[in-house]
Amino acid sequence: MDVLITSGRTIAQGGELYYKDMPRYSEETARCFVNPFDLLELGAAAGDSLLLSTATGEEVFTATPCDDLVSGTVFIPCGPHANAILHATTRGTGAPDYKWLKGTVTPTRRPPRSGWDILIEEGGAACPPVPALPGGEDDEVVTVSDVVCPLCGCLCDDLVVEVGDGAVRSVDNACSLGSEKFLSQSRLTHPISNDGGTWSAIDFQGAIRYTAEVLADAERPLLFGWSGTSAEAQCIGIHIAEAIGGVIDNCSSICHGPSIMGIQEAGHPGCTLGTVKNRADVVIYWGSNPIESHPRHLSRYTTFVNGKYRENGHHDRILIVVDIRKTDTAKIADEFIRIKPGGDYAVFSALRAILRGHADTLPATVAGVPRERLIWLADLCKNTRFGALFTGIGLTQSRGRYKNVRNAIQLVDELNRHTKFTLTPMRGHWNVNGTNQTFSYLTGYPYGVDFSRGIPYYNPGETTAVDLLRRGEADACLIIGADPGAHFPRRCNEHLAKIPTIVIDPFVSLSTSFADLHIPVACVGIDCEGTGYRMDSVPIRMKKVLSLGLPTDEEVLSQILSRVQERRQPYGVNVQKRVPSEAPPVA
Ligand SMILES: Nc1nc2c(c(=O)[nH]1)N[C@H]1C(S)=C(S)[C@@H](COP(=O)(O)OP(=O)(O)OC[C@H]3O[C@@H](n4cnc5c(=O)[nH]c(N)nc54)[C@H](O)[C@@H]3O)O[C@H]1N2
Ligand SMILES: Nc1nc2c(c(=O)[nH]1)N[C@H]1C(S)=C(S)[C@@H](COP(=O)(O)OP(=O)(O)OC[C@H]3O[C@@H](n4cnc5c(=O)[nH]c(N)nc54)[C@H](O)[C@@H]3O)O[C@H]1N2
Ligand code: SF4
Ligand SMILES: [Mo]
Repeated sequence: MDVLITSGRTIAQGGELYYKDMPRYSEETARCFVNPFDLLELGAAAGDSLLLSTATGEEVFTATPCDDLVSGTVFIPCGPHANAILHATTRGTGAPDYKWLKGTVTPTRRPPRSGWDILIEEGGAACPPVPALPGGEDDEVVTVSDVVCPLCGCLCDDLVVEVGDGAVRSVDNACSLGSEKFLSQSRLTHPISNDGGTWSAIDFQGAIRYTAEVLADAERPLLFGWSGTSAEAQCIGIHIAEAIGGVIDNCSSICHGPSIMGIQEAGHPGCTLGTVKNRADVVIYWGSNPIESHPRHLSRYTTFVNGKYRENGHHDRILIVVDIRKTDTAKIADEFIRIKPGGDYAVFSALRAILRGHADTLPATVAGVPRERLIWLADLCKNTRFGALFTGIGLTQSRGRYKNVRNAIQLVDELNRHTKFTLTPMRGHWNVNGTNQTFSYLTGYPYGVDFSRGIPYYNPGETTAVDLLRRGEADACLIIGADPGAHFPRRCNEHLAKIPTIVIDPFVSLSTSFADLHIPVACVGIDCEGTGYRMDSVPIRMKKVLSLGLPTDEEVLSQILSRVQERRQPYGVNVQKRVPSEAPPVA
């Protein structure tokens, strides 16, 4: 059967993000959600194996019936299974077609593989042994309040964490995603190096020396990740990139980078989440499914919370969801508008036309949405007191990409001629917004910054991580606060497996599979402090709730920076040595 394959978040996949060494993570990322009638037509039932094939490859998934999807579309969680069949073309944006992939689905008797098996096939190593954490000296239990959650861009700052015997015992107020990160024990306690498939322990000084040598000696080093670490660590990373004439990129290039490109073209009509809480009477989630991706967003900031001028919480607000699936967020919305995949640009244009008084020029339906529904939506937005539009990666990773976001901003601009309306991208990781802040104020560019010319140069689609790896251009890679092993397309991972790769991460990740060296560190927000930027750009200081005696990202990076500077001093910035990158691909 021919299908459109779209991938994204589920609450279960998110709850397993910090258990990637365990089979339960792979079980969740190997799901394939299918319309029950399609499943019937395939002659398969829940739990059966389905083979998904694309031009890139094939992978086995577990059939999971799901009414949310229209016939002919399947949904798979983001993770190693999805990325095994995904191509690495980014159409000049840095982000592959995570939401838009044509393929076929057929029943099979083969069981799904684990994520680690996929990575071994791509050239990686097996999962290293995960040691028991050291534990504390006494069993006194301490309760820490007002703890900030280091998981998603909501940065909830009302958690209550109980700590005892050197580990987190319980977490109150957090959603399941946040709690699972605090409770995870899938951590490393000393650096490990990979000698031909066997892992051996090395000391921190040796690990730092090796990392500095690899980075300083590389022709085209790539430093990728950063959204899982503090703003302070990000700044040191940028200095390393400058010292070695490398490329530094962060997770936004595969995520909301296209939102930033839209903002660069059209501006950002933003506001804080506090303003939304106090004032918004119309809240729209467009291509975003916060019930599974930002579980407390509605209850803390937008819908179910009372505000200064919205004293009756959700009774004073209208919630609208625009998506290609009837998501869990859509199910609790006052109105759900189902749109055809990739139809967003046309719908934004139609709404703008209606607001300008040209409703009569529209066809009967636009991207599957009846004209009357669009006229109703335009009227609702025009007559609201304060509207808040939240945009997800359903816009940035589908056809149209940054132009979708640009058109959404222009719609908001149009609405601001009638009322007050704002737009906020639903930033993913707790500090991915911080990467754009620190990169912008130190280099002038938000992500994908190339120092090979001795000055910062930025061109999404050329200087972004997926593109550099797809072209086989990077000859060494530092991964910190990200997991390309789980989240980059197959072709990028196959290249990572060939080049010296160093991972700095408190937890075992699938990228560990490609690492020559994995340096464990303290986790920001759990065992060390640091600054994070919430999705509305409010900086928040992350708390430390326990001590495991591990060095922080900042400490490890500072030492790498000093060593790199010593090593490269005689040569200065080796500008002439560098190979200029290929011309940007034409989209
Ligand atoms: N559980 C969990 N939560 C997470 C994460 C996680 O891995 N797991 N990761 C975090 C990160 S990095 C991010 S960026 C955020 C992302 O959070 P979201 O933006 O909510 O992410 P997705 O679920 O990938 O995609 C959102 C929606 O886009 C819809 N969509 C697909 N194609 C189209 C289209 O053409 N048009 C429209 N309008 N919609 C479309 C999908 O059906 C999906 O419901 O989540 C963060 N939170
Ligand atoms: N098929 C498909 N693929 C996708 C997507 C999709 O929708 N579909 N979405 C894409 C998107 S939007 C994104 S953002 C990426 C996901 O982006 P990734 O960055 O790959 O997401 P995570 O797996 O959450 O990785 C975060 C890493 O940071 C580490 N970390 C946590 N705390 C700290 C810390 O204090 N210090 C350090 N050094 N590390 C820390 C964690 O252990 C983890 O390994 O996936 C992309 N891939
Ligand atoms: S909504 Fe996000 S920040 Fe808040 S507790 Fe859940 S994962 Fe943490
Ligand atoms: Mo993301």
